[in-house]
Amino acid sequence: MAKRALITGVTGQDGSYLSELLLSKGYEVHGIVRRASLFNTDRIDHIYHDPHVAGAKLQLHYGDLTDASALRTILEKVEPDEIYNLGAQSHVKVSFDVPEYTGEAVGMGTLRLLEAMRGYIGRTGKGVRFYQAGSSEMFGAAKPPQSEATPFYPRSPYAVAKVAAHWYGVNYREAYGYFISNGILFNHESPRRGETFVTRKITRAVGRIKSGLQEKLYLGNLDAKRDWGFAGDYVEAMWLMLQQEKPDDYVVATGEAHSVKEFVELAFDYAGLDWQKYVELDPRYLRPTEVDYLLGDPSKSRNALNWQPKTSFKGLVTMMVEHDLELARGEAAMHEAGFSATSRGNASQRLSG
Ligand code: NAP
Ligand code: G4F
Repeated sequence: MAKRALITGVTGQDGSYLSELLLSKGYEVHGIVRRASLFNTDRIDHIYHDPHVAGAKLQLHYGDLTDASALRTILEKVEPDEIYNLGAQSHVKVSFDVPEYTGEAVGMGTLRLLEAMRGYIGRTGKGVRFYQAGSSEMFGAAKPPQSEATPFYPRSPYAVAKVAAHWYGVNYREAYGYFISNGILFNHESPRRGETFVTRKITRAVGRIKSGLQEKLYLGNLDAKRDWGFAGDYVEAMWLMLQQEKPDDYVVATGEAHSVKEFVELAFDYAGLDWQKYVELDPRYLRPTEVDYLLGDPSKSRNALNWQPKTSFKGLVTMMVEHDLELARGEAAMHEAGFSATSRGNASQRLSG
């Protein structure tokens, strides 16, 4: 029998890479999708097959982390062996605008899912393994390098909610003996990254400036440092955590940090552009409380999970810029053919993220 995985946040960056990984390992994958007025499955459309065709291995279910009864119903229907809780309002700056909703989806949402799992295990006695998508944002103002032993010091409503979710996981593990592992993942990016996160905002702008579709890139704090890796590498660590003998908590990172400015320089350089001509500061992208310096110590995941990142910082920037240069060339061609090229392309600058 193929193993069955249930993924919340399947339509997100990580959900899409994790689905690909699990399908390649022979899993039957079930994803929870929010109802939206437009299709929101772009990132997984290439692996989704018509459910009317026999043997479809990726199945989608409507649900939401704010809806406990839907979560219970989905668990009863899917009967998963593994649950990956990736669903979240995952934007740190936006969490200052919608703190209550962020707490509902990220903190309480995790609790709802754990309660649904408790009900399911209580009724069936089945063993279910649970992965919680924790974040290096939980370390916030703690001094780098940060490891599993570093105390949390969250600096945003998002980070506070992730700390709550982390501790719900630890508590359910200790109270009920469940297999629950918390990943503490540092920033991971890809060509599928949402366009209001800084890396993708930069690489989209590079592509569009190069193609003559955009003039300026407005950014906030260029001095913040992040430990950036490739999302495709990081989902492997999630899976490995659930294949261990015992549940535990793991930092997943590259062990190397760079500033936003370094990312900007490298991305513009790659396209043969002088960043100083295009980048301007817009204070609306600054955060009420910033996280200045995140640098992970991945020793534990390297030793216990035998996990290592395969993509370098330069490799990541190159991958993203190449993708977005190509995307912008397509937009420019559409523009020349008379279609609007700006309707989506510069969305990241219209929003406050
Ligand atoms: P993402 O691209 O923003 O995807 C978030 C996913 O969550 C989307 O599928 C989204 O659905 C879904 N979602 C949002 N609100 C929901 C709700 N109320 N109920 C159910 N689903 C909901 O995020 P990501 O980068 O893939 O990150 C995956 C997880 O890892 C998140 O929990 C994030 O906080 C965490 N994390 C990310 C990083 C990173 O650097 N990427 C680092 C550490 C931790 P829609 O598509 O409909 O919006
Ligand atoms: O790309 P960011 O928005 O990512 P942030 O805040 O580090 O959060 C991401 O990584 C976390 C893991 O550490 C995840 F948990 C979380 O879900 C998310 O995926 O911002 C990175 C840095 C910040 O210091 C920010 O102030 O870039 C700085 N920045 C400068 N200008 C900007 C901008 N960030 C954004 N989004 N937009 C700007 O214009």
